[in-house]
Amino acid sequence: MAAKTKTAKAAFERHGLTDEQLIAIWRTMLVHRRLEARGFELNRQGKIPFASAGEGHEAVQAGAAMAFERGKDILVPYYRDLGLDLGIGLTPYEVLLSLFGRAADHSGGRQFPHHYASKQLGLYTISSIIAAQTSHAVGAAYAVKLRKEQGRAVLTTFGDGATSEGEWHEALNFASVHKLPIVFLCENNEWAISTPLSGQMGQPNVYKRAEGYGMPGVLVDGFDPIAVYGAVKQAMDRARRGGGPTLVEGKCYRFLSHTTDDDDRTYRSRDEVNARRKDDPVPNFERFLIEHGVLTAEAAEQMKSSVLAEANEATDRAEAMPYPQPSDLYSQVYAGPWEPWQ
Ligand SMILES: Cc1ncc(C[n+]2csc(CCOP(=O)(O)OP(=O)(O)O)c2C)c(N)n1
Ligand SMILES: [Mg+2]
Repeated sequence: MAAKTKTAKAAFERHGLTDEQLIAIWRTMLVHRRLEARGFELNRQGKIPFASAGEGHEAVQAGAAMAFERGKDILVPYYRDLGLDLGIGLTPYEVLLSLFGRAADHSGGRQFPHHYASKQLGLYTISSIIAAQTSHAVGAAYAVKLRKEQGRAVLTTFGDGATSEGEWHEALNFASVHKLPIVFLCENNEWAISTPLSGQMGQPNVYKRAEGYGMPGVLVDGFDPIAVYGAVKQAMDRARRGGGPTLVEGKCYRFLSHTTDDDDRTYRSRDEVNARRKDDPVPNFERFLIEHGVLTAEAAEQMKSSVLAEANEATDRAEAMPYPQPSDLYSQVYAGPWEPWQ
């Protein structure tokens, strides 16, 4: 019998994604996880004041980012969306500049960490006010429609907790009434800091609320980046064609504390968190790609090393950059050289 020289590629639903795109999704997930860990390390070393924690959100974000058309679409994310930001083109160096609060950061080192914005990438600045970004996103989508910009859509994201805000409901209603080119993506991680889903809503399936607004509601496994891509791509294509808004819910989980300022041991057991680790999308997607012949084990190891090297280089480079000068305090805030005491 002839020896098997090549592993036959197993068939799976890939929603048109090429091998290169699948590997790019996995790389985004790796960079996301590495940089979140780096944020915690730097915080515990006393080098940065704050970092957020997206572990468990890698798949929902990297999958959604692949459905975003660079140079055309608009992303209005929330604070936990580092993976989405990376997936549409933000670099690790830009992330580290934000964490270190250095002058070369997009905001001049004056924004809260992880509050990225890039006109070039179509990335709107993040609002710290829960659900406020959904109104901003709807405004952007309204502008796209008024200007008759063809083939362009807005993607906005939020957590489960955000859906309890009145502003969230207003945003969905307005989008539906005006049939706006927008996709609402809920990253349902079952917690809003220390408030569990059961303390937040009587209907734990956020996607079901879509019916009340007259738009499609789609449920997707937020640990499966390919499924997320499929759902978000379909919704974005619909929006780009003028078909109106969609609400997509990706169910995932937050494995770490809310941020470096939080200690989740005060409100949930280690048993609960550890039991959910079996769903960890980063090792699971690696295994999936290897099993299906998309990636070799050697290539996976090489990629992990290159991601670590990139993160280390970005950390060293950003740390060596200067802080903003106190004399710059009022620059880039008001038009012209306005000084408040004059
Ligand atoms: C209007 C408003 N209320 C409260 C807060 C404080 N806060 C910050 S994050 C957060 C939890 C949000 O949870 P969720 O929307 O589920 O997103 P997650 O952090 O779980 O990704 C709260 C209550 C805030 N920033 N804005
Ligand atoms: Mg949440």
